[in-house]
Amino acid sequence: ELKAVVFDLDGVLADTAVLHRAAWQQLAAEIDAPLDEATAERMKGVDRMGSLEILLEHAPRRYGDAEKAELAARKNARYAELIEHLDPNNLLPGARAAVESVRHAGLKTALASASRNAPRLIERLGIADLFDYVVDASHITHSKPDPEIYLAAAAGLGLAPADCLGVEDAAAGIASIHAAGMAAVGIGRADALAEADVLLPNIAAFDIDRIRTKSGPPAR
Ligand code: G16
Ligand code: MG
Repeated sequence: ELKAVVFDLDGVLADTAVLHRAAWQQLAAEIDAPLDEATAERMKGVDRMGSLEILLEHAPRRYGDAEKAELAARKNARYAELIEHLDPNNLLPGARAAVESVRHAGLKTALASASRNAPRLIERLGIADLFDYVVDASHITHSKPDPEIYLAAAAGLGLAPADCLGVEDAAAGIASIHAAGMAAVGIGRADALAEADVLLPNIAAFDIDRIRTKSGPPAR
């Protein structure tokens, strides 16, 4: 029985994916690492160091651990600066309504963002009060596609994963949801999200009543 919906943040509720991309793009240029569309897509939903490792696959030289830490910190300083300019207008259209509709339907809500900046982000976006539980990304050791973050969300809500539905914009996130034993709603394009159980073009198309009646309880 569906009892909760667990939302990803970047790319689902807020268009911060473009800000992550911009910050990575600047770093990529500084270290002469090419960052094409396919590589950028793979970095989505993956934690900071994991994203850096993907970027460095095409770097012209190898980096040691201390250097990697510096590169990641440099990217994050820029990203942190960018999100200070955000306000509730930077929520994607329909994002607040989607989360509220879940609450009105009597279900619980959680946020499962791999971002260590998520607490600050939801404060800037004015949505911190909409979630029964927010996974603290700093307590997660295995990045999406590992199930850890979605399992932590279900545990935080006090629910079985099978009673939860996950909503994601990245392939790594869909894989994480499925590995946790939840059904997955994909937000975005079919080519990137082929594994999703339900595919929607954007969060504005999210209709909890439709999902409940059409697909019933999570099939997995
Ligand atoms: C987000 C983004 C990823 C980013 C990650 C870590 O995950 O999609 O691109 O690398 O957070 O962010 P930070 O460097 O701020 O800790 P999600 O799960 O919200 O999509
Ligand atoms: Mg995402």
